[in-house]
Amino acid sequence: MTSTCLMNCHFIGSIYKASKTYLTTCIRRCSRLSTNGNPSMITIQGQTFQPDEMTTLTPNIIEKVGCNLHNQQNHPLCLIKQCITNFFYKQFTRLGNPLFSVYDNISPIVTVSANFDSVLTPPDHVSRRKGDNFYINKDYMLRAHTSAHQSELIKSGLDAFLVIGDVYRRDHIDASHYPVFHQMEGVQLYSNFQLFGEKSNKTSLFEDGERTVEKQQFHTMIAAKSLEHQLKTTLEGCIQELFGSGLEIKWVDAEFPFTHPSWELEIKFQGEWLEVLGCGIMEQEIISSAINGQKIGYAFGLGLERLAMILFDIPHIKLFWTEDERFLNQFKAKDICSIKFQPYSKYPPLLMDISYWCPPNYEANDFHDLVRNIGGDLVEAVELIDEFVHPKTNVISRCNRITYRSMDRTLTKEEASQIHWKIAAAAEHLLKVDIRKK
Ligand code: FA5
Ligand code: MG
Repeated sequence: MTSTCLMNCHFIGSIYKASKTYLTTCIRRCSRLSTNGNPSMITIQGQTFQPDEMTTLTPNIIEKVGCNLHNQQNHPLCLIKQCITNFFYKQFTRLGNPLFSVYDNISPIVTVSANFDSVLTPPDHVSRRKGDNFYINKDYMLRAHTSAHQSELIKSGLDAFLVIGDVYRRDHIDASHYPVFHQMEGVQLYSNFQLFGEKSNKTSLFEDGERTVEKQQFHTMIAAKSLEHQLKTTLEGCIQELFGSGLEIKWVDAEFPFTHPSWELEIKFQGEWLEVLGCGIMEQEIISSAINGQKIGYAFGLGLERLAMILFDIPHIKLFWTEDERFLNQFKAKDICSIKFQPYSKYPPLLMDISYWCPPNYEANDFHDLVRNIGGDLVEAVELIDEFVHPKTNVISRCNRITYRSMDRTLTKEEASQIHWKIAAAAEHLLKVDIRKK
């Protein structure tokens, strides 16, 4: 076991101990969470797991499992889900019926193998890092993307489907990143005839060629380019359906273990480029290990919060979790395209800094989790504003600026200071940082 593992294990253990009251409150509030009378076990939605050295799950994250915001009527995530699925229903039909099957209720508890191996993620790939994922234990995790379901659904015989669900990542904290967010996965497979129609007797999908930046070794250039065109025009059509044509967008080359070539789409929002989706031509190995037929396909994963933020003018991602009627009531209009969120909180943010020396193997996402556990949604952002290495001891010093703000009420300086003080104390105790200044 590495010392990082030890540190995380200790961290999680302590978080569980330290937040016993918090956990009990959660259990009362949320029947789906319980420790099953045995605090060393984790029970999520009726399933019980033995934590181990890979566990990174925290109580405030377990509390979110089963909330299914994307299935709550009139929630902005549900509205955007409906808009996009309607677009696919309209766009693709077979004999008058929608071509795409839609799944919006698949459990986010998946095997580590489904999340990574089934989509060809190598054992040493960065996306598997303990610091970036919510592992339940070494075999199970909360899915980090809806791509975790691609392979099983293709194996079940589907060749066009959408999967909408909550996904979980230990990420940094700001207006467009949240540890629980929602994705829509899309997969469409094509036979030669489905891609080329009448011309298919003169074309071929496969060849024994070379892998280049433009295509996989198994695909003919014409098949790869046609599929790329089909994928990009479909997604651009979807974006146009949502936002009209006045939006600035750009395609950026990307890399995913499960697609090649791959791209991301960015949209200009509040003066900045915001990445809203990843996509690409599916690695042939995923398709051929799932079905016998001669098909190729594309896949994409949309970030629903970011699309909803652009569509409805929602300034911060944490607002999706508020239960404040002043937020939720704004999404009850009939014509959803006309909805523009009117901010109801004009309260100024409170900024507080914390500087500390890091222990060896310090993980920034441990600090982010800790801040969220203690500050909850009163924390709007955590920025790294300074970092340096001590010239003699080689110890790293970091200074984080934490932005506190409530969307629902005035947050006093005393209240924010108390949270800030608790964060400093917990960081010292649990993460073994040496506080320099708070
Ligand atoms: C993926 O998750 C891939 N599985 C997408 C994919 C599917 C690619 C199929 C190819 C084929 P990525 O990590 O880039 O890729 O996330 C996809 C989208 O989710 C991003 O474009 C962004 O819109 C959203 N997203 C990612 N991280 C966060 C976060 N922390 N908070 C909110 N939204 C996020
Ligand atoms: Mg990305």
